[in-house]
Amino acid sequence: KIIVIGSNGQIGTELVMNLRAKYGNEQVVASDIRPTDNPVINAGPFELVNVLDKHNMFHLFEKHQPTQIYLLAAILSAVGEQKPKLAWDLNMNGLIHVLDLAIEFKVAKVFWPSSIAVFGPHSPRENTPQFCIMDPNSVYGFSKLAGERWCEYYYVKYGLDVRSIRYPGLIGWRSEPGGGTTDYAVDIFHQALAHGKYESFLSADTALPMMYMEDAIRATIELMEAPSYKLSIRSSYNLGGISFTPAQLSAEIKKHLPDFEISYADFDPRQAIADSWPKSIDDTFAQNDWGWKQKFDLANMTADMLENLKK
Ligand code: VAH
Repeated sequence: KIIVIGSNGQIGTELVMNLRAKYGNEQVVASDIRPTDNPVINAGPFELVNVLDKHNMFHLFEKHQPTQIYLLAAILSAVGEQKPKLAWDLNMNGLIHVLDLAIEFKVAKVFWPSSIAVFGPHSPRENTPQFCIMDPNSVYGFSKLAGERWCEYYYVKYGLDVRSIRYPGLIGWRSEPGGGTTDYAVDIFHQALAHGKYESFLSADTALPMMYMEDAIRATIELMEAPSYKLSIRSSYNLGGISFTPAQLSAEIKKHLPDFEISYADFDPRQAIADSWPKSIDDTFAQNDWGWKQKFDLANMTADMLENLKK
């Protein structure tokens, strides 16, 4: 059995769909802190879970005897700044509970998402390498950096096969993002179609690494299927994605919706978070270790998003 913890979130929803298509509905247990009416999630087994409740998690593992765990439950960057202690507690202790239970139940593989948020103001801003100075100044960012250290520690010390990706900002049409700084790049599509305009909370020239959800999910499954001996990184793999600014995304949308207008908010706390992150990422290690090859660029991502959201 595979258990996806945090199944109702932006990544979790798509992971559950793809893993069930691959392994069968009954083999993939979706789980989250509250139920959902999303038919994608309710197409197969669902369990309520609270990652901060170790007993609750123990019974989930005991009942389903998982061979793989995907832990997606987390508090993201923007909400993390509003609730710093909860973000640290949930992001850190949720991970440690899963790592401990994975050892206890001899889980074969664990996936845990990191983020480009692990980089900070003194990290190189362009083509940020796999190894460099990392001084993240968001609670979310340093909880992900510490989480990477825990993942590598459990691999080295206990041989736990835990694998991770530093996701860029993710853009998809099947699920909503929750509380991130990159969420503008999803919202803009909904607003463009519904109202023909969008007010961006990030400035026009804020370049960030982004990735289409199809690529992100495929990368996740390809990493999890790669032979263990090929993986030289047990903290978390850089993944490059597509770097663009709100202005560039707006121009691409206007190719499809000529009347679309973007405007920019005067101030938003998420700007400071975005300004501390890289503009672009180098993912040579993912390419060399497990043959990562990205498929979507800004043009075909925009076309695919609009086509699917119009339906
Ligand atoms: C966030 N979507 O904005 C997440 C992600 C790189 C960004 O970690 O917090």
